Amino acid sequence: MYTSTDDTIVAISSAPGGASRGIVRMSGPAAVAIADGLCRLAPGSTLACAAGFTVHAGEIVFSDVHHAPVDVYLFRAPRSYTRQDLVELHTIGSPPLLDLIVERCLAAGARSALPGEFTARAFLAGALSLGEAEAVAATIHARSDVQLRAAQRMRTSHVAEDIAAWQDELAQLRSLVEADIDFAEEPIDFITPTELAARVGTLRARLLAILTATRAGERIDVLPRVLLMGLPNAGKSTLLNRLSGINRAIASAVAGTTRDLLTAPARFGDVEALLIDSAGWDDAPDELVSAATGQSETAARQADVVCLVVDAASPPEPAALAKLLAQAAAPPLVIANKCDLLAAGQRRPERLPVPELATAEFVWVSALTGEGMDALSHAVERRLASESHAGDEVTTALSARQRAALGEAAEALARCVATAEQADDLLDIAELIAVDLCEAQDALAELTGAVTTEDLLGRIFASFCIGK
Ligand SMILES: Nc1nc2c(ncn2[C@@H]2O[C@H](COP(=O)(O)OP(=O)(O)OP(=O)(O)O)[C@@H](O)[C@H]2O)c(=O)[nH]1
Ligand SMILES: [Mg+2]
Repeated sequence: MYTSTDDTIVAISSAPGGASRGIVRMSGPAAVAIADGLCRLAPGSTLACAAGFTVHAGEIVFSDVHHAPVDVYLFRAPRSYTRQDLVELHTIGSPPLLDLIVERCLAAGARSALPGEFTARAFLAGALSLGEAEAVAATIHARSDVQLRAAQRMRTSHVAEDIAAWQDELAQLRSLVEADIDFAEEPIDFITPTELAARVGTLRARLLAILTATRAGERIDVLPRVLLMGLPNAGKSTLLNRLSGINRAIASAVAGTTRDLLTAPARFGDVEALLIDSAGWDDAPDELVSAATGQSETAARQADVVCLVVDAASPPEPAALAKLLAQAAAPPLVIANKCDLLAAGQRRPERLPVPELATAEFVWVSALTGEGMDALSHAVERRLASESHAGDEVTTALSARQRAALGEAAEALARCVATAEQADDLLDIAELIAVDLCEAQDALAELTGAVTTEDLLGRIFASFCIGK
């Protein structure tokens, strides 16, 4: 569905909703003529006669009495994003006005662009690799600086060069194995099973190394997770509601109100995260309670930041606190809640007599009154930022699709190694090895986009928004 590029596509490419500026984008052979038909520029000037990389002020004329100011940005093929003639109409960002412009373009012969179709055209014209196109999608979907940086790493990664080298090695190995089949009668060994197993094994190790190094890349699509854990009644649900600004969780004085993990999006400074409320920890021998506690424990292992919420007005027993602390992998951020019930002088870590907490970071808040929320927000933001710094060591970020293709290639190579290690004579296994090497080659080709199927393009570009 993305492969036809000989028609002209149009879409609103600015963000939805009202704004001072809105953009309608058109790409294809008729883009310039359609824009000329729609816009009145300075007397005597038309887009048809204009060079690329120019801006033309004028008006979009809807009728004798209705017009709107416009700046027309003209990019001529092949020096444009899509490598086709591309026109952007920058006007007032009024949604009905932009809809009307699109309608006029459609009436003049353009077609509505599919999601991501502009970038798909850039890819099909060779202006972007598939990985770069995916990085564009990741940039569009980025909801925080962390995600934006990861998307940037994805755009500028050098993995493509590594893959080209691996493909050469695979092609070489395959030709050696196939030569063995072709010259079966000759007493020549092009490569021994041992040598083959070693070379394929080295290649597989490099693939796996990239997979490990890019693990953080997966998080591009995922919001960081901030978990609120603690004893029943500490105020976790009240905090979730306050921090997210929505009444997501039932909060009540009844201990054990929350049973399931509840989530709500929340912003901590510049970072958007998924805030998770969990059931209050309890070691009662009750099936329901232990299921809820099990869920909280899993969430604690998976969270990027763990916050231990304690009722500072009625400090928990040291033994219970110690058990809670044992669940968090890293020292949690301690949220001493209900500080509205304390005098200022009582807001001290000594109120929570647990040695493990002596060095913990404390924030004193009241989920009820909102006191201390800014300090809490900053503390969580700092932790999220240091979490993302760990990811900075990762040189490359890959999309889930690319990682799956790498995984497939690594699996095919593992089969090769296993087969080769069991054979004395290459000829006995050559056919099998050739099939696996071929599979690894196909997986790598799909990874770079050298081999694309309509289905693959559909999956990637459908994740874009229309107009991009
Ligand atoms: N005074 C005061 N009361 C609070 C504060 N935060 C929560 N509460 C009250 O404490 C009680 C328990 O609050 P929840 O938010 O339900 O506590 P929870 O930790 O979610 O409890 P479970 O779901 O049972 O684990 C409710 O009555 C809240 O109104 C606070 O900052 N100050
Ligand atoms: Mg609760």
